[in-house]
Amino acid sequence: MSSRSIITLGATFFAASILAIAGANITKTMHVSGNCKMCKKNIEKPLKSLDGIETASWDKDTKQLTVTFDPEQITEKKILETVAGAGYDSDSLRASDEVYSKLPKCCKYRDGGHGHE
Ligand SMILES: [Cu+2]
Repeated sequence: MSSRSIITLGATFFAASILAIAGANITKTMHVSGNCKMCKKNIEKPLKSLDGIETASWDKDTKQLTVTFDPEQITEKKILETVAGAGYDSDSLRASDEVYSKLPKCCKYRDGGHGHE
């Protein structure tokens, strides 16, 4: 192998490692209120359609939303805004009453769990 191709190879590895750092996804867990399987769908679906989100998973038992995303493409704030836009409260952002009122009865988490008839 010539010294030139060794340099080229070295430069390629260097560039690849920079790209790997720049494109690194991070995983964050946040508390999001909700009740049921339908909430899970309502919370995850709009997130998964966003650019920069690799995975989004909400657990109805722990109320924890775990999102893996590319911080170059999307911010945590935008994620929480999307969750609030779907009608769900997180620790730092509350959904508007208007959006919340449109949630199905089973998803009304604010009045102590399942909706009253
Ligand atoms: Cu629900």
